[in-house]
Amino acid sequence: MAKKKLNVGMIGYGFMARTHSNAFRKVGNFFDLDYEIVLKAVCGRNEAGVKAFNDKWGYERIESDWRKLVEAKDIDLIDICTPNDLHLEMAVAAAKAGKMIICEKPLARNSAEGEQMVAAVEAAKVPNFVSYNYRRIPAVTLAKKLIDEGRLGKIFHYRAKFLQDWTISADLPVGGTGLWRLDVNAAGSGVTGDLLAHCIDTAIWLNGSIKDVSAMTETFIKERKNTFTGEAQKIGIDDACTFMGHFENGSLATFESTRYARGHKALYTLEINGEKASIMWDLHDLHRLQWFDHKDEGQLRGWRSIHITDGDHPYMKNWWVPGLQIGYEHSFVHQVADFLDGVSKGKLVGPTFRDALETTRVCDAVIESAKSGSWQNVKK
Ligand code: SOE
Repeated sequence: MAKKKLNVGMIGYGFMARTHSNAFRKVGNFFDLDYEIVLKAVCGRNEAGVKAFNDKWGYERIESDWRKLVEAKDIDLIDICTPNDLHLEMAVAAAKAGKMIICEKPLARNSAEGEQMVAAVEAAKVPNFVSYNYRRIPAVTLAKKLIDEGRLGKIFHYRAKFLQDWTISADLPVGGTGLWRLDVNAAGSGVTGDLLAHCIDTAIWLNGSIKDVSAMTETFIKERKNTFTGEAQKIGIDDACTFMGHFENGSLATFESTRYARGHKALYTLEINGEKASIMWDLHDLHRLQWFDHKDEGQLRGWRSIHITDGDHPYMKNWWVPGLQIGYEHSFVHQVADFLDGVSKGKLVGPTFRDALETTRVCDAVIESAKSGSWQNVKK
C-alpha cells in the first residue's frame, strides 16, 4: 500500500539541521512507518549557507522567509533547528498554521517563553516534540526499562555530568554559527540550557521530577569579541554550572557541566544508585551500560559491562546483527521513528513541549539559585 507522504519544512542549516535531516532520510529504511518522509523545503537567512547545506541534503526547495515556510500549504511538519531565541515565535506560528512541530532543545530560553509554546501547541492540538536525543540511545532506553521494572529498588542518588572544553580560548568570538551559544540573548543561558538541559531531561525521564536546587555558576571569560562587529561584548552566559537538589522520590541530585574541562569534548555521564542495583552510562562508550546487581552471588558480584547490541535491546533489532554497534546519529533516527509512530496512533510521544517545559523550569531554578545564592523550588 502506498504510504502517506509527510512533507518536512526544516528551519536552520547548522549542526542540528544535519542530525535531523539525516534522521528523516534514514528512518524509513530501518523502521516501518505509515509515512514516506519528503524533504520538501529548507529555510535559512544566509543564502550561501543554506544552499551549501542543501547541496548535501537535497530538500526540494530553499526558502529564505520562515514565515512563508510555516504558512506553506505543502508542508506538514516544521522542524525548528535555529538558535534558541527564535524557537518561541516560530513554534507559535507553526502551531497556529496547524503543523506538527519538532523543536531542537532546549525548548526555549526560559520557562516564560516555554509556557507560551506549550499553550500554542496544546490549543492547536498539533503533535509536538523536543529533540532531547540522548533518551533514545539504546543503553539509556534500557536503563529506563530496568528502573521501571523496579530492578534498582529505591533510588538514593542520581549523578550526571556533561563536560566540554571548546570555549577555553579567550580569542573565540561570540555570535554566528555555533557561537550564538555564547550569547545570552540568543541562547538564554550557557551550559545550563545547552548541556545540563540534556542531563535534566534524562534525569526526569528516568527518576522523576526534581523538587528543588542549589546551584553555583561561573563565567570564566567575561568579555569576547563579537564575530560580526569586532566590538567587545560582555558575556552573560554561565560557562560552568554545578548544582545539587532533591528529586520528588527522595533521592539526591548532583549535576555538573562546563565548557572548561580540558580534554573532554562531549562527555555526558550518568550514574544511578539504588537499594538493589546501580547503573552507569557514558556517552563516549554509548553502546555499553554498566550494571551492578547486589543480588548476584557474593564471590562473583561486580560491575557488568553490557554491550547493548543484541536483538532484545531497545531499537537494536532494527539495525544490524547482534554484536554490531550503532552511534550518536541513530538516537535522532529513533526519535523520528517514535514520533511518527505516535502520530499514526494519535498519541503524543515524549519529550513533548510540556515535558520539555519541566526541564526548562529546572534550568530557570538553577540560574536563579546561582544568582541569589539560595535554594530554589522548581516551579510546578
Ligand atoms: C554544544 O557543543 C552541543 O552541540 C549541544 O548544543 C548539543 O545539544 C549536545 O548534544 C552536544 O553539544
